Amino acid sequence: MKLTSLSLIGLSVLASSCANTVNTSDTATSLVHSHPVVKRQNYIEKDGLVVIEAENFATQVLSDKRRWLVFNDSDGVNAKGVFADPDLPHTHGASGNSYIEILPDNRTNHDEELIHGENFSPDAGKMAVVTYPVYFSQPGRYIIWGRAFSTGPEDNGFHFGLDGVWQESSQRLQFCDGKHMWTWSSQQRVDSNHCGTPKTLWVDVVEAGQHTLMMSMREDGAELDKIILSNDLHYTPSGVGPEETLYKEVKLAEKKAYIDIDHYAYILNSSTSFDFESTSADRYYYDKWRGVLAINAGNPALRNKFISAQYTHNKAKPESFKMKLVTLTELDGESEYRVLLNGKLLGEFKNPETKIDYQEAVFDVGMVELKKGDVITVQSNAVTNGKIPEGDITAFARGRWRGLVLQQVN
Ligand SMILES: [Ca+2]
Ligand SMILES: [Ca+2]
Ligand SMILES: [Ca+2]
Ligand SMILES: [Ca+2]
Repeated sequence: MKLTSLSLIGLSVLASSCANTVNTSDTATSLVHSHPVVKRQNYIEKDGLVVIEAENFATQVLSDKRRWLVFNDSDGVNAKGVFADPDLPHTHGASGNSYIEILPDNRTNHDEELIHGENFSPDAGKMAVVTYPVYFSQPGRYIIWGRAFSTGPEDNGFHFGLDGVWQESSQRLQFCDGKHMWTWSSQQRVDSNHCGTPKTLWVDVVEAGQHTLMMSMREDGAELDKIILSNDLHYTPSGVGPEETLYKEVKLAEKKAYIDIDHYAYILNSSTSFDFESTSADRYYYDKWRGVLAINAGNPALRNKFISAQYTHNKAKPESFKMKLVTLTELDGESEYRVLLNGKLLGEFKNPETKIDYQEAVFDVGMVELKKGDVITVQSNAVTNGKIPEGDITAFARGRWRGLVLQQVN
């Protein structure tokens, strides 16, 4: 993600101090160091594996003295930063050409003073806590793997935790081998073995569901590229590791009916709220392809006459509504519609001419007050406009309508 003007807005301190020189390259570098552009992601466990780019953390807190900063090659961070930092960026070889480093780093070797709560945090969860949301479908024990770049003895430790708990089993991920290169480790530092042994760092996921993985500072200057959780004891990552296991959203179903209706109290579907079968032989059929009532104009006896369907209101409390009739336009003709309340005509409507078959048309019936037992009748007719030849005659529109919409008055 490129540095955008949006990310500049949040930079009150730097933006004010650099207000006159905001477009210089030095300033751009400073901005990236100080206020990284973070891609927030939702992770899932997939076949027992969770793969996370460390730089895609969701939140960071307790970061007043030390802070995880995102280094990103595409943002051109290749100069020494504005914070104490003895080593150059290591984006080359990092997964996604990006990683996080905890800065400032003012303890590079044993000769520099060790200050608890500043350049060293022996207790997990006390400094620079970042989080990653993960959905697990399989509970169980997950080995924690980290991919880090260490250049000395005082930049090679990390703490992990889950759901607000920094359990002993996930503290002190340690990197001894593989200095000056991106290296995977799952080794827990213990008093009896400072380098630890492989696959000794883990979290227990007690229940399937949404969880929060946490990572916090142990030593300043530490750099983390990627995190893997695996429930397979035989698994060992190599290279940059697999791709991130991200939750990918699929497209939601868009509405196909009542398209122009954006609010309503009740929808009275023609086919489900109305009685259309118990009337005489002159009755509607259900056009299941379009989900509407229609008149079988193939039967000459049903052409050019009004067919009816009834709805009986059954709500105890009388209430006023704005009423709308939703019909379908047709190429073959402009059907007419009537809406009646207890036999009294409320409105008459005619479909407009159309170039597209079966588009919804919405007619305003007006205000109605409905009480229990009221009967609403909708009528329509099958007509031809003489434009579409069909055999010896022209095709008939079928008086299709989708339903009535009742909207709250206020
Ligand atoms: Ca550095
Ligand atoms: Ca350090
Ligand atoms: Ca470093
Ligand atoms: Ca990375």
